[in-house]
Amino acid sequence: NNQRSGSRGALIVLEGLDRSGKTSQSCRLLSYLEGLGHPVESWRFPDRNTGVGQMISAYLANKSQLDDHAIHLLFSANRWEKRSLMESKLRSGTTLIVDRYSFSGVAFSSAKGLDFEWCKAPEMGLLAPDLVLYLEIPPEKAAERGGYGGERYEQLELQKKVARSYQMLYDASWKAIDASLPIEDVEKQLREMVLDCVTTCQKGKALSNLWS
Ligand code: Z5A
Repeated sequence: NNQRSGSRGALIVLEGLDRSGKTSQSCRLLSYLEGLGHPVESWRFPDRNTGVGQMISAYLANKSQLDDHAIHLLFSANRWEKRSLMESKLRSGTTLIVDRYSFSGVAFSSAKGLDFEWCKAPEMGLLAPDLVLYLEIPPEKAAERGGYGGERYEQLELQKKVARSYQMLYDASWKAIDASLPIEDVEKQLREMVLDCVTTCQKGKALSNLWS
């Protein structure tokens, strides 16, 4: 039992373009880890349930207009308002599978033209993921899936720029998976990586902060 042994949960983030399969894979990973008896929750950003989250949701649905910098800071605030809960869950042994995080924040805002370093600044001090899983898919291929729903960023040209921004964020600690493979094949690869990460965290890997 994780709680009794005092080991912590893992912070695992899924990133990728729209329609890369993040939501499908987080559900699958959740069931997988639950089935193995690990305490686990799935989270997603934006968290549209908070007051800030509702402002973000209205913006994405084109129901409100906001300056690009202002919406960037709201996305960041939406993560900051969950930081302490996130930390206490991890410390009490719960693994979190998180669908989008700070990397989405930087990738989308910088794709819109905001300065890359400016975009990173408000994310500094949030918890650093133990593992970033990048679901890699050509933007054209992602666009063929399930039809874009009409939210603000669901346009091919922007998604291409977002893919380039993700490349700038990519570092040695990330793991890229070919997300154009069948859903079960992607899942199989993710399972192995996730389990490995959960074990490393149980063994005492320290929590750290992002970009600081
Ligand atoms: N955003 C931001 O600007 N700043 C931030 O800080 C954050 C986000 C956190 C809303 O995010 C927007 O907010 C997002 C980025 C921006 N804009 N865009 N684009 P969201 O999380 O609410 O929306 P999303 O990430 O775009 O979710 P999504 O559309 O649900 O995509 P997904 O989760 O990656 O994919 P999916 O739902 O699992 O799968 C999509 C379809 O493909 C579905 O029909 C599946 O059955 C199918 N699928 C999945 N995997 C496969 C495989 N392997 N083969 C074939 N078909 C598949």
